[in-house]
Amino acid sequence: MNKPRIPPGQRLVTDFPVLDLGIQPDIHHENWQLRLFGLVSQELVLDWDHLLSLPQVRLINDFHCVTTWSRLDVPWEGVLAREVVALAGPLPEARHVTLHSYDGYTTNVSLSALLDDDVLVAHSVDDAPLAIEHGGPVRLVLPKRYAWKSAKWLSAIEFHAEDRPGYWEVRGYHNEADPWKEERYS
Ligand SMILES: Nc1nc2c(c(=O)[nH]1)N[C@H]1C(S)=C(S)[C@@H](COP(=O)(O)O)O[C@H]1N2
Ligand SMILES: [Mo]
Repeated sequence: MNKPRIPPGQRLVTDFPVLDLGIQPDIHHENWQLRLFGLVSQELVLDWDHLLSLPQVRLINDFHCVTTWSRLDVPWEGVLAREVVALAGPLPEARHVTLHSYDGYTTNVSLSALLDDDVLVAHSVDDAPLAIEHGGPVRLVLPKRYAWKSAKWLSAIEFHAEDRPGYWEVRGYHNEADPWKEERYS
């Protein structure tokens, strides 16, 4: 049986709504850096040229926001999160990550979810560089979770042993955020 395309309680949109805390950081590819730190064998700071030197992929997937809009077939480009993570080499104790953003936002996910084969450190969408309102120059895209886990203006990935709820997770959003299970609020 084919799975429906729209998860329960969601509606299709054809535009691309913008949702964030209303703080647009002054970050461009010239001053963007991604720091990998915490329980890793090699802490490191990656810049724009380094990101572009890694294998580039284009992935098409669906984007589901907990406020009930879904956009289907969004074409993203970037580097697989697992490629970026491999550069730092998480220690065996590292089970969870915090994604940090330049606007002060954070969100948490298990390391295994971050290493899924559809998770991107993205710099382009719709065949154009990511606009600042959509998290440019670089954001995370985690298609199997509600969109609040897809951190815009990504600044750091922190690895730790225990789970640490992020901005919305401490405010009552569900820790797992699987749209197919309607894990909206906890
Ligand atoms: N840094 C940061 N990332 C963020 C947010 C935010 O406020 N700050 N909002 C999240 C929420 S709630 C959603 S729905 C998506 C929206 O992404 P979009 O604005 O590109 O549609 O970004 C997520 N990533
Ligand atoms: Mo959201």
